[in-house]
Amino acid sequence: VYYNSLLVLLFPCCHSHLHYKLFCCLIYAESKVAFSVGLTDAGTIGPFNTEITLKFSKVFTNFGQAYNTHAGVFTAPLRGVYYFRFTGFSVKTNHWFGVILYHNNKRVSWNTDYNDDVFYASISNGLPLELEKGDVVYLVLPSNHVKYDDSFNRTVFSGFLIFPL
Ligand SMILES: [Ca+2]
Repeated sequence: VYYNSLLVLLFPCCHSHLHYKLFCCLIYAESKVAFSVGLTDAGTIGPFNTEITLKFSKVFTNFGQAYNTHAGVFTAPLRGVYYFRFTGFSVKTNHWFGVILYHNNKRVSWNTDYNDDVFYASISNGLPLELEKGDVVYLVLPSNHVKYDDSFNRTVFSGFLIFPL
């Protein structure tokens, strides 16, 4: 009874029909999507002469298993608005560093800087994106750029579902 009341509270459409209830339960279960991952403990990655997809290997959270560490790709399990955030870090002076955020094959934002500081430099960005079910989002290291991470988790990528559509 408590569960039903909760369901009606969360989803007013749920009170009338069993199918609605099942549908809403499904949406509710699917909507638990949140991930946060760190790049590596191995130090500097790059520079390479082509773009590469960054495979974040350190998993902090991965509700819904939507982030695939082997491919380095987040896949939307349902249509909705998602929020993504990322940071980038460099210890390599006189080198470009940073990432490109991709939505499917489209570049969404280019986030780079030239490390002309004495030691460290960093970038960060975050934005909501409207995704269809099955759309992918990932971070790419541009050619001739570097990126750095270590056990302090200086380079992280995270995202979560704000609301389904
Ligand atoms: Ca700079």
